[in-house]
Amino acid sequence: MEVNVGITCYPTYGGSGIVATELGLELANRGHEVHFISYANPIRLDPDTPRIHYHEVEVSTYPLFQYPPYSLALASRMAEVAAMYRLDLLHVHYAIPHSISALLAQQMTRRRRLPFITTLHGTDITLVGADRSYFPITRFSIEQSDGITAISEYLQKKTADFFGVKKEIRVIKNFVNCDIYRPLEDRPAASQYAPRGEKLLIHVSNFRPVKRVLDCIRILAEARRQAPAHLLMVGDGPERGPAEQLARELGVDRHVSFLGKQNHVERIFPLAHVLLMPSELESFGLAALEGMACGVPPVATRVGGVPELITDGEDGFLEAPGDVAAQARRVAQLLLDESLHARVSSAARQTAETRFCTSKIIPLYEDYYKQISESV
Ligand code: GMT
Repeated sequence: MEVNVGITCYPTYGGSGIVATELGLELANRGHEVHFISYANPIRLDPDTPRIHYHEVEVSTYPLFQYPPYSLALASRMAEVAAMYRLDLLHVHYAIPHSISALLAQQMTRRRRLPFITTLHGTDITLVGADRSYFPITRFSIEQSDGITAISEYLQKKTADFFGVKKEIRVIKNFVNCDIYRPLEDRPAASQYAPRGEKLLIHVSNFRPVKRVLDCIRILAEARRQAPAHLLMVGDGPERGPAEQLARELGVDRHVSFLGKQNHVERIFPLAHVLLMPSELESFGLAALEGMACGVPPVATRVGGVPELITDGEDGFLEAPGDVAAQARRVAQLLLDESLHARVSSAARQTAETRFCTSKIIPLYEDYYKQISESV
């Protein structure tokens, strides 16, 4: 069954927007019509792709509005697009505020009931949703959703426990396109980032405090005592300035490149030897999965849903958050021991291919769409 789906996400850099965009592209590839409804074109989306449509939400402002009411403008646009293109369902990524907008759009839609699915990504539950001012409406919007998915078992359980949600929360894990994200035949010995052949470490995130970005700099400084290494910091956000400052203080600023936001991380990942993900919390850890698909062993933290992705000692390493010394030791081991690196790199790629590749995960969304459409 081909569906006509409206997808809403944050169009900026961030895991939930990336998952939503990649899902839309994969669905369009499989013959479904996909309508993105958001305030900007999602970063990884080429709107010229066949069967992909983009509908901008315009939020007009007025002196009276200290906070322009985006959720309402979004709900209006969702209802409009649903009516005009006869959408079968809405699928929103990140509960706040998309889920409430979808609920309003559903109520505004006069023809048969327009079902909506909410996919929970992590901070919408663990940080923002837990905030006192958002807690009741987040719980309400989740309960009102016709379908709910979570990107890990950890997040499923957390949502059920924390919000007391009794409805089924279907776990559909994040995925990666293993044809696009893949290792290089030969990782070059030197590159523009490491002309003297230093091995490259990589960190990719939105540089928020939850990512413990400063730990990346500390890990580099520590690991460099044992092996020459250069760190690529991809992304941007509030912790970038402090990270640049710390690199100067620790005397490693020449050994770190801050690349900012990048549109084609699949071209950068395969150059790296080790991926750093020292997060305080991750409900899944999409950046680690993308790196693993490119054969880059992750050194990450044992938090949230990360152990559902990385098996410690097999396809990566897990240490306690904040334990810089332990993470740096793992990095140095991977840089110095070529056979260990080769084993973990190939296991990482294998994990991505066998458990998280699009061909395994996208059909789970298609089945769920069918189930939810038929249930209303
Ligand atoms: O933390 C981020 O990178 C942003 C955030 C988001 O919603 O954009 O990421 C969450 O969703 C990603 C995609 O499903 C997950 O891979 C991340 O683990 C999750 N972040 C946290 O739980 C902190």
